[in-house]
Amino acid sequence: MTTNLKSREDSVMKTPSFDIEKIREEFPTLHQEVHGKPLVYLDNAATTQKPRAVIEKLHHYYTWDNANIHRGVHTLSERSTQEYEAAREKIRQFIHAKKTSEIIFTRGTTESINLVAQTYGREHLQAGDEIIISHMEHHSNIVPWQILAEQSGAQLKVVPITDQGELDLEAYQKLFSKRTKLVSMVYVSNSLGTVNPIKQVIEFAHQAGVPVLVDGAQAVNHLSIDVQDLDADFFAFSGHKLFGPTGIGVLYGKEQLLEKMPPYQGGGDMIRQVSFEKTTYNDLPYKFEAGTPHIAGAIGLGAAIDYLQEIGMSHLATYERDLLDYASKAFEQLPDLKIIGQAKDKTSVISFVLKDIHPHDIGTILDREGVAVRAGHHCTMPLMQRFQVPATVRASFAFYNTFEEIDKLVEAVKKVQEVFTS
Ligand code: C6P
Repeated sequence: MTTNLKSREDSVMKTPSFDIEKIREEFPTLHQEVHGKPLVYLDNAATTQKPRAVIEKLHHYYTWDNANIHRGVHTLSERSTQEYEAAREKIRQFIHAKKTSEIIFTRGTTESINLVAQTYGREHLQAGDEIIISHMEHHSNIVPWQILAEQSGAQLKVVPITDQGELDLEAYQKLFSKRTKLVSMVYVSNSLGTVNPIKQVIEFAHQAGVPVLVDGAQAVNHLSIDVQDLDADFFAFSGHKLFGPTGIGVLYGKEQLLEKMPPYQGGGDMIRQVSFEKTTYNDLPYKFEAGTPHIAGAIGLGAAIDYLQEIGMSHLATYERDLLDYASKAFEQLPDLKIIGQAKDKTSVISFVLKDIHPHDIGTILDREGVAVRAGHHCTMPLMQRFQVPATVRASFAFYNTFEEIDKLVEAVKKVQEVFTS
């Protein structure tokens, strides 16, 4: 195993501009002990750690530039506005959107989806209309549609998934009817790691004249995103899963759709003219950004994107694929361990159950070994029901993880097995 580890890391380190030791140096959080053991952070699907570039950007912003945006004529406000809008442009480039007016800052994926449900959804859906989602959605891509369904009388249609954890594309196509008004689908499953054939999903929906919202929360940090190539109508993601701050996220929407949507919230910055008789709204994207936004968050997210682009998304993806292969092979050797989610196309996530040992007990023992994983339903209760498990243990890897850390995870899981069999 050790020889294997060395050769793998050697080959990765030969990749230009990908030096794992140098990368790890950029993430201060990784360099600490937990319960007297070096931290092995494998909960990246929940949130990612922040590189120094992001931390320093936030520090710099609050030290020098802090001011409200779009309002003041003074220098700090101008600097703050300029940085905030520069971040929007970085995001536009990162996801290959046509215009910055299509990039709306939100609190995160959850708010982005709720925004579409309560604006586009309330405007376009009526009693009897149908919304297609899948069985592997995060609660954030289920509950907003259920709320909309209650308000409008629309119904949810759910695409089944296979035992491997893949989308049943044939069943998806059969779900369409004349009443289908929207598809809202996860690109990468947070619980299984499955990468859905989202381009095909969108193509098929468009043939039926139906727009598609893509939940890209777990996709942006693993895959290169091109919203124009995907032809996504809406694309939602969170900054904190992309090595940026919490509390900031993005909704991308095609301009022609956003233009016709009513505002989500009312308040400052989203208006053009207000009187007691009539209020007119601001242009895109500000129409959807009521109130003082998370200015520092947006700027920090811009710094995260700069950092990622310096390394290169394709290098990250290759390395993470190697980590996943390595971990999957090691896990297959462990007796009584069942991996939930064996899709052919997966990101670096391994969800597993271990006989009848409760995932929370496993998570607690792993924590004692310094290994941070998530144990629970991962906000995908219907998916847990589909696989007839109450919960799973989920190890999710980022590009700053190492093969040696996977060895530590495997050793820690063996320890769990020892504890429960002795
Ligand atoms: N998943 C996880 O541990 P927010 O909370 O708005 O940043 O993201 C919500 C969300 C939406 N869709 C998917 C596919 C997600 O994975 C998440 C967040 C975390 O899996 C926290 S529950």
